[in-house]
Amino acid sequence: MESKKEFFLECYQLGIIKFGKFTLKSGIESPFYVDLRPLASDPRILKHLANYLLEMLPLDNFDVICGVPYAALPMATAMSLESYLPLIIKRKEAKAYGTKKLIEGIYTKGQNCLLVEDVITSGKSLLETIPEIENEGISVSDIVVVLDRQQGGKELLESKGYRVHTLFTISEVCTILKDEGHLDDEEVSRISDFLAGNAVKFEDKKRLSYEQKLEYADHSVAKKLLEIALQKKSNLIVSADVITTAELLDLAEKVGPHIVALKTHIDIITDFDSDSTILPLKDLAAKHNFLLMEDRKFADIGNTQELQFSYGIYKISNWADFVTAQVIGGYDSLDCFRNVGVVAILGMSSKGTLTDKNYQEEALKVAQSHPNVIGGVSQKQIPDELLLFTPGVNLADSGDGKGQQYNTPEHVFSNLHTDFMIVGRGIYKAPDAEKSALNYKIAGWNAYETSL
Ligand code: 5BU
Repeated sequence: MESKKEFFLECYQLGIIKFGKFTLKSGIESPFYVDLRPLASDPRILKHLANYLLEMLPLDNFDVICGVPYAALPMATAMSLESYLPLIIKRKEAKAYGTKKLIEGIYTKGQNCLLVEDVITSGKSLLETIPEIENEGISVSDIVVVLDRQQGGKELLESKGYRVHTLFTISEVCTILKDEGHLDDEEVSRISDFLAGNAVKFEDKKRLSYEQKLEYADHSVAKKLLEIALQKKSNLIVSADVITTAELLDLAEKVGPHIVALKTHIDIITDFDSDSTILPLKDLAAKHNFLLMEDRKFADIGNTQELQFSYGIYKISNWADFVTAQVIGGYDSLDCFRNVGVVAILGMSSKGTLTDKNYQEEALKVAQSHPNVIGGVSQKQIPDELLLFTPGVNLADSGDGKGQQYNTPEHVFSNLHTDFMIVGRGIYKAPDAEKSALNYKIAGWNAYETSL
């Protein structure tokens, strides 16, 4: 199994913790929100989770295992399958008819039960559940919890004589997320304040609307993108990672009406020819009103980039409206991209990327100061004056088995304040690319409106 930290980061990609401002059932405002139910939808993660939880426990102590409904039910089931501890099921309410049993499954009085819970907060709900199990003559000595929100629950249960084993604590999780650049210092200190029992102040940092961004924008390409977004009610960029001209043009025709830009990796087109690939592509861009984004990710000294940009067979400067570039070559290396917009690569979506916090901060300084730069690619929020482009968006998958990590439109628009989401395989691999583009366009626009 991978390290506990790597495992947590995989879980995090499923959207189990959100940061922002959330009103809890109690009316209290919390700087984070936890929902572990998505873990059950990834069989590999669920199986690993079961093993991590089992590793912490004195398994010989238990005769049966039971999950607190509902979130912990699949977890307890997975643990049962991995350990051969028989599962019993606790109902939320007793059946209104028949046996009126609260506990289902095979058990005998006097057995000891391992109780599984997803999240422990104050511990009150566990203190309601435990007597219901104990009333059936089953004892509970140990409780295993995936995430401790550190709001007194563990201590409360321990004071009543139960042993509580927790896999992650919220502080541990915050440290991991901070190290990985997902949380900034301000968010971490707000969470610590909250955990210390202090009322937390949220300065409502709202995202800017496309109209507001238009007022800020001074680069013509940034303005054009924002205007198209407003006209088409779309923030979708389709990544056309197909390998023939015919597929590229076919995709552009189908998704054209729904997108603000088509993103190409032009060097993967096997039969590239300026006249038969680029001319019709430009016609489609004009017909459907979208821009062309060449995801070249330049990463060299200025002179070489200048040659790569304008020469060779692709002559990117002749047709691309905007390009992606690393900023690793420094400020001056971006001077060559005249007449196009540059999207600077600040942080990547792939697992294990080396774009750590320090790199992102330095890359951002270059991006913010260079006049050719219209925005950045990142998996975290960036300053309002730049447009944020976020790849790694997929409604159906959480990864591709090759390191790609996916988020939902809701996550990228609400949490990252993304301006444009980039979707590749979610669309061009769909049985009906046009329909899928329309679905993503609607999901992206709804997510944007909700995030305002
Ligand atoms: P996908 O099929 O939706 O996974 O395609 C994503 C596209 O975005 C693909 O062309 C990548 O090269 C590109 N990409 C990315 O996925 N992650 C990044 O951090 C950057 C680019 Br930068």
